[in-house]
Amino acid sequence: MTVPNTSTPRTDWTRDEIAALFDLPFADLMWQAQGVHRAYHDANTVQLSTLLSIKTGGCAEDCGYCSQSAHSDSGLKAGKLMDTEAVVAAAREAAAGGSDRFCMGAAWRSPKERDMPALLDMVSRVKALGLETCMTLGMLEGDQAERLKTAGLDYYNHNLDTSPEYYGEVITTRTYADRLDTLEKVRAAGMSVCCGGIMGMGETRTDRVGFIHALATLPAHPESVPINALVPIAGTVLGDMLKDVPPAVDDVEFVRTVAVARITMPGSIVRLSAGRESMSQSTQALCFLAGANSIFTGDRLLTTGNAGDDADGRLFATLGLTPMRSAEPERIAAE
Ligand code: SAM
Ligand code: DTB
Ligand code: SF4
Repeated sequence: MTVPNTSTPRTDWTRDEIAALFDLPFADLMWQAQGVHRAYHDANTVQLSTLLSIKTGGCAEDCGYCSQSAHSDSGLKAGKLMDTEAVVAAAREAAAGGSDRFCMGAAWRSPKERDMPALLDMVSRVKALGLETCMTLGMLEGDQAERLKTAGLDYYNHNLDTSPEYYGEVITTRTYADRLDTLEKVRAAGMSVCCGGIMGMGETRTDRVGFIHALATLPAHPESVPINALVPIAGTVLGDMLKDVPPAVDDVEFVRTVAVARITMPGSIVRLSAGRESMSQSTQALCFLAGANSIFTGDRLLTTGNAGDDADGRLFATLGLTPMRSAEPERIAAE
């Protein structure tokens, strides 16, 4: 039985404090992370989300990791916004497979007004299936956040990706401040925030400290914090730059990042996101021990592969993990 913890998580972390956590001996860091994890969450349940790319490729932004950027040479063709019926069918399948959150991603700088009616319709129809709804559509402008919220959107995913200092090495077409502005709009509209980043883009430990600091000092912690390991994709700036060099972030450093996210944002759901397909069971197990408690299910992310239900079934059985019910964090907090 999880002991309820009602203390308000700190949002005044300093970079020195975060760096000191990263510097702890591994066993001490893991011990602390497990303690925090067990005070706020059931340590044996994992939240299940499913992703669908509802509009793929041809994106105007130049994110150096992304196959969907029109600036990349990934060979991905630009598609149109999916038909609502097909989106709802995929959501129904995700629900039948045991997922409880459906995340719809679009390769846009920001949604166009002409697409809003279809997006709002998708949100309300997916919500009607009993799923939590999430979208990631780029920057939100004007009253788009309020309209999505009114249609039933529970979460909006918008990542800071890395530290403010390293950000300009990865993306030049929109700023860190632009991203913070969208996060503010999502909050103001009353939606839950899903915000995290990518490890292994050539950033330093100091950048990982700066990245966690940026998240953990937001006015309120994101409810979901996706920690992605870079999936190197041929034709993208980072995929090509890093293909012949040893991994920029080793497994232990990745696990450390998850643990520091857990300690600094104790009430958040930390998602072990992209990169699981090439991660060993043991590294994933360490991530769960470090406080990760969410994954993407199924065999596709947006444009790349994911571990898949068979592998995840074996992983959960081996580790004695069970799916989290969506109301779990609130239920624990209220007990
Ligand atoms: N276009 C929207 C946006 O960027 O806000 C939504 C989709 S975008 C693909 C969502 C996030 O996926 C990115 O912010 C990034 O953190 C992550 N991502 C994209 N490509 C990735 C890759 N190759 N490896 C790991 N994470 C990736
Ligand atoms: C997030 O942080 N990771 C997800 C989700 N938010 C939208 C996306 C991962 C994409 C991995 C690369 C691909 O499949 O294109
Ligand atoms: Fe576009 Fe999002 Fe890919 Fe950046 S991460 S290029 S905004 S789809």
